[in-house]
Amino acid sequence: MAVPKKKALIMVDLQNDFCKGGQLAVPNADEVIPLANQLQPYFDIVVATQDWHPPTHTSFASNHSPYTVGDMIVADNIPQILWPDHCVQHTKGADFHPNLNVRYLDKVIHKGIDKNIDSYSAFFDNAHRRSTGLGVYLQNKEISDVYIMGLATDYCVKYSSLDAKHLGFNVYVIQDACRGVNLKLGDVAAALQEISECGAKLVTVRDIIGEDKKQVAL
Ligand code: VGL
Ligand code: ZN
Repeated sequence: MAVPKKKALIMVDLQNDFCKGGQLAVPNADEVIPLANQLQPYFDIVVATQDWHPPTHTSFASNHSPYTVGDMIVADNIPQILWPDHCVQHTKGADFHPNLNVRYLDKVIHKGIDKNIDSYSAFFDNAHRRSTGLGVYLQNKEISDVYIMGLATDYCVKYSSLDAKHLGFNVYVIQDACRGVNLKLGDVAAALQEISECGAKLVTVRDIIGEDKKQVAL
């Protein structure tokens, strides 16, 4: 008999600093918050990630003067794009968007906590040295299918999807529930192509919730 599928939703970095008025605002990011809330009741497990940097983090241009935002450096043998200070631990910018329903979260994963290395993926840092524990958490919950949405398509969504696939999960990226940075025009399109080439499937919110609208208490 077929083993029943268990599905997890991974909501990536739905935080103030990536939304309107934030330090690293992703265009139209706020649009995905209501979608995240609609999607949640369709999953066995709901996980949210938070980019969670110390103020001295290596991804901050402010820690690498005279380099500035958008410059590429090599730190500890790893290429690193420099960003504005963002998602500093315990600040308002690192909080979830105020409209995100956090009542039914099963797990919150903090990433980018080591000052010496960035972590775009929800599973591993950028050099794959340390795991966040998310893979083992999902395996222990017997999750077979991982659905990923959130911010930003061309960074954290992309690397989380590739890692989830490499860990052996069936991976679905909910395309219309993601928004990207597009530092270079075409980055988002290239990211979606890379995601699908690695064997993850691109789906839409409608594929999951259909015409049906589950009512959830906010
Ligand atoms: C992200 C840039 C820097 C993301 C995080 O969530 O995609 N992007 N830190
Ligand atoms: Zn970051």
